[in-house]
Amino acid sequence: MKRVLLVNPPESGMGEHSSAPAGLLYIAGVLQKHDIPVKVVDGFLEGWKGVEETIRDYRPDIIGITCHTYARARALKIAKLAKDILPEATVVVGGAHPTVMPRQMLENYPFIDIAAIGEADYVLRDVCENKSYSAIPGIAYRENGSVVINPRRDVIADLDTLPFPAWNLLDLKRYPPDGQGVYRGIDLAKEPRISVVFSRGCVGDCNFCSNRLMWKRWRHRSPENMLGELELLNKTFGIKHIHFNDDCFSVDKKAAIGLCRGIADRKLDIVFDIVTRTDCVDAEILQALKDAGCYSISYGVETASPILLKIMGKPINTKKQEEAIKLTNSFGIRTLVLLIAGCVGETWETINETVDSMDRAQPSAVGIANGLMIFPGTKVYEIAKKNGVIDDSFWLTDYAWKMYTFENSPLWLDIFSRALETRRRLSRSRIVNLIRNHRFVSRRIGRRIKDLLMGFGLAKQGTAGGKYKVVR
Ligand code: B12
Ligand code: SF4
Repeated sequence: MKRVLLVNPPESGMGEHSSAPAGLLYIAGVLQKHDIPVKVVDGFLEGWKGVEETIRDYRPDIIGITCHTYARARALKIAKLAKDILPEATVVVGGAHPTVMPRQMLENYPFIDIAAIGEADYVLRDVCENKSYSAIPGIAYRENGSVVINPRRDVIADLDTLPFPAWNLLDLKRYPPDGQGVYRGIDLAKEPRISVVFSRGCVGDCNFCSNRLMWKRWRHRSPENMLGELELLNKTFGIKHIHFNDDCFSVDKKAAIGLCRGIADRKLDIVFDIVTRTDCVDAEILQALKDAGCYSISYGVETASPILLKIMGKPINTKKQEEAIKLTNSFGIRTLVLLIAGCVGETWETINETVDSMDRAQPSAVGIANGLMIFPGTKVYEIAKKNGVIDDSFWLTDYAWKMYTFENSPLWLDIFSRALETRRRLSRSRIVNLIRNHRFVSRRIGRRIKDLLMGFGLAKQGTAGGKYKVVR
């Protein structure tokens, strides 16, 4: 029987914040159900040394590695290491990056055997069952020196058919809490926070996001099925702090309320936070969330400029956004509003619109992405390519991502993000903005010089830039 090792690369989270790798645990759940021996090593917990030692000790036949675009250099390093240690093993990468760039990966990295495309819970089971590669949907591989890309798998329409993620394979208590305060007697700063998935996909199609490429369409599990997993996490593994990894938790109002009522009815000793869109909440859902123990909702607002929302492909009404935030606050649920400083078409005026909107809505906290990241496969990527800002060869470098700086320079993006952070309106005069923010600007220039040196290989690349900075 083939043995599988699944690897989450080290440094794939944001410093101290990472969750147990749900995607890998789903895959492991499927393998366990088919009695295929499987182990998961999370580089976030074990570091580079731990990952290498596990490869050497476990000596798997198949090594599966998660590879998102920003973490691809780390995934490639592990793929190469695995092939060097075990030349006979099959090395498989999956996740957002191979989903979009399978050909480039296979053409350039001989140590990768298979790139899994999209929702890939069953791919490794098929490989372990020795199916011919040509008969496995949703993979790309090499045949006689050329890359073959098979048709995609159908989406998993009924998510209840999936086994639960293999939570037994990781020590869940080692994951960081990533929270603040005590809620319903649960210390959010102490209890490990574990991420679960109620739905896959999103109803939106924002032009900077790769959601549709991965998940195609929004689907949810039945409340009963989700409750079974929550009960397992709570009662068997002692987990009390839950994060729903869904991109848009509450699209189906009935299902969301059903799940919340189930949590309350079963008296699960958990508290949780969710991510959703402002057009997917109302008083009834918020009441149910509150009753079930939801302490925070993150809203991907991005901008409060109606023109930019239209450009970004997010046709949400700004007034509705503000109402949803205020309504959430009124239920005593914290609101974390995620903003992007530097959307396509951003100007000092659109930043001021967002500053004004945040002043009216008064979220508990804002998380600001300092610049719009360009990810392959998105519409923003096509715009950037057309303008000569980027081309496919960028993804062969070690840079984690590229910012959309076609319209606004990195320095200007810094000033935009500073304005959102401090909720201070910008002046129409650039000089005035520079003078007002001179200390901040000089610090940022220092960082930009480091970025430049990095470009010449004279400084080490960090994960700086683009990360959400949360301001309470
Ligand atoms: C949780 C999460 C995080 C967490 C933790 C990640 C972790 N280490 O676990 C945190 C908060 C740290 C994070 C940070 C970021 N994230 Co994030 N994150 C997510 C999120 C919301 C959920 C991941 C998840 O659990 N999904 C559910 C599971 C079931 O899906 P999955 O992991 O993708 O796995 C499936 C497939 O991908 C595939 N698969 C995955 N791995 C493998 C391996 C093998 C061998 C195979 C066969 C298949 C396979 O099969 C799985 C089952 O179908 C996703 C969005 C999403 N809904 O997926 C974004 C997402 C992965 N993140 C994204 C981004 C952009 C970021 C940030 C850059 C955001 C930012 N503005 O800062 C940062 C980067 C952090 C850094 N390193 O510096 C993008 C990646 C886009 C891309 N092209 O790579 C995503 C896709 C969101 C999006 N739609 O844009 N993130
Ligand atoms: S709402 Fe969020 S997850 Fe959905 S498409 Fe837009 S950015 Fe992506």
